[in-house]
Amino acid sequence: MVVPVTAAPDCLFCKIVAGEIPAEVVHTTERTVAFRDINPQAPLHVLVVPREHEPNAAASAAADPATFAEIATTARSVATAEGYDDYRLVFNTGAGAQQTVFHTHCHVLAGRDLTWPPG
Ligand code: D5M
Repeated sequence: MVVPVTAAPDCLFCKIVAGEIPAEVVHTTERTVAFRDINPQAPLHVLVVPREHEPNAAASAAADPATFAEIATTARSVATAEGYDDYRLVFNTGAGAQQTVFHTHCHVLAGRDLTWPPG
């Protein structure tokens, strides 16, 4: 398991990764932690976060492409484990895109009709 070197002191998701704040963790990998969203928007709503702190998906992809790829494979593992072949991955990136927690996270959503445009 990677011990984060970039943990940010006041970051909620860094604290979940460190086990300092409780969360319903459903899957972990070397570089990622997956836990249920506190305000689920679908029957399956899990957040996959990198252990290393970066503020958003673009920063994570630039800093560590291997970790960014592992977020996607972790998301697939989570969906498959809960019986879903079809699922949606969302990275809100920036406040204007409704990002509210500035530690990279991938929403994994499944289990209802997912409409497009997103809804
Ligand atoms: O999504 C941030 C998401 O983080 C939002 O769907 C709620 C979720 N959240 C906030 N606090 C917690 C805790 N403590 N546990 C689990 N989930 C949490 P964004 O894309 O930034 O809007």
